[in-house]
Amino acid sequence: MKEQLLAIRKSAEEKLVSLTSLQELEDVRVSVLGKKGELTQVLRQMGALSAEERPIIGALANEVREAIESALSERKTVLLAKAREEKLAKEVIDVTMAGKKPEIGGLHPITKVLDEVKNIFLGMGFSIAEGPDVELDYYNFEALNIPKEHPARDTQDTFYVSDNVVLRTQTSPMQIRVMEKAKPPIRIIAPGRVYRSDAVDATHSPVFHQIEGLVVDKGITMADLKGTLEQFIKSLYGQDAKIRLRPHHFPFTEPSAEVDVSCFVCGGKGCRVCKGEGFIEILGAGMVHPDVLRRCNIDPDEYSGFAFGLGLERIVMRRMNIDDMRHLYENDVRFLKQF
Ligand code: 2U9
Repeated sequence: MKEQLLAIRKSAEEKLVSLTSLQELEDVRVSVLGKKGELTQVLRQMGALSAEERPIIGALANEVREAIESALSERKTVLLAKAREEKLAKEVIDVTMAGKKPEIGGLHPITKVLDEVKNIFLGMGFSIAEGPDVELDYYNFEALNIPKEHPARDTQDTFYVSDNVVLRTQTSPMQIRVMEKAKPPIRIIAPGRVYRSDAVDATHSPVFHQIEGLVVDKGITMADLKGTLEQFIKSLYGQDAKIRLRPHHFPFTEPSAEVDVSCFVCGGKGCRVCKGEGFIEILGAGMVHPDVLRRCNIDPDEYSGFAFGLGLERIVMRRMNIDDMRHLYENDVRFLKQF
């Protein structure tokens, strides 16, 4: 039996030297020390030994077991270290390799100019009012002195969802909604998308952006209108910019005016950009019509107000020297990258 035990140890130690994986190591452990393992089989025969032999063989068996266990554990440590090294070598990252450069986006030119205009008016104490693109005919037309048969329905032809529901042609319905709810003083701008049934060309789009403003309080006059717009234009185009008001007609304001700004190319002398005029039309404005105020339960004998409106695309196109409005909607990155 002694020889058997020593042979088991020798064979186990030899196997341990040649094996290369943790799985093989486990196989060796089971085949030697497991329930049906070589050593266990030998120990089962101990009962047949004499009383003198038993303690001697028992001690040797323990010695052999301990020797094999410690050899297994040693070998396991070596194999684990080897496996770890191999894993690290396989997963190594070359930190010097060139990476993928992420494309950094930017704000759309319309958003940029819109933010600029918003900030100017916020700085003058205005709040921003935003509302639905799909509007009741009443808010878009009737409340603004444009009844069903009014000729302005032609120039502001829109998309009808139903007889009484339209895509708004201006952001003015928002101001009506504010006036119905809030008591003066009111100082708001209403920016947003508006819709008209226009054919697409270099200067027209069925969807575009407007910013309208409204101020209502006691004692508001045309002088407040002019002063506010002058301040706005100087903030947008520089302190040298001048404005000029020309009489005009809008159904919702009385009196009404078109507002020109001195040409930002020639400064007013006359050039190709302003077609020799020295001025360029930039917005429309006027004193809110008393009937419009009355419809919102604001007494025109107590309160007065001014309103103005501008088309954002035209400002963006002049500012960024863009000659065709369609570029602004096509989202061609080669175009957008320039701004
Ligand atoms: C209320 C009362 C009056 C808003 C105004 C204009 C003049 C104007 C155009 C400029 C070019 C629209 O973008 S555009 O096509 N707008 O000329 N808008 S006064 O007047 C209002 C608004 C709301 C309750």
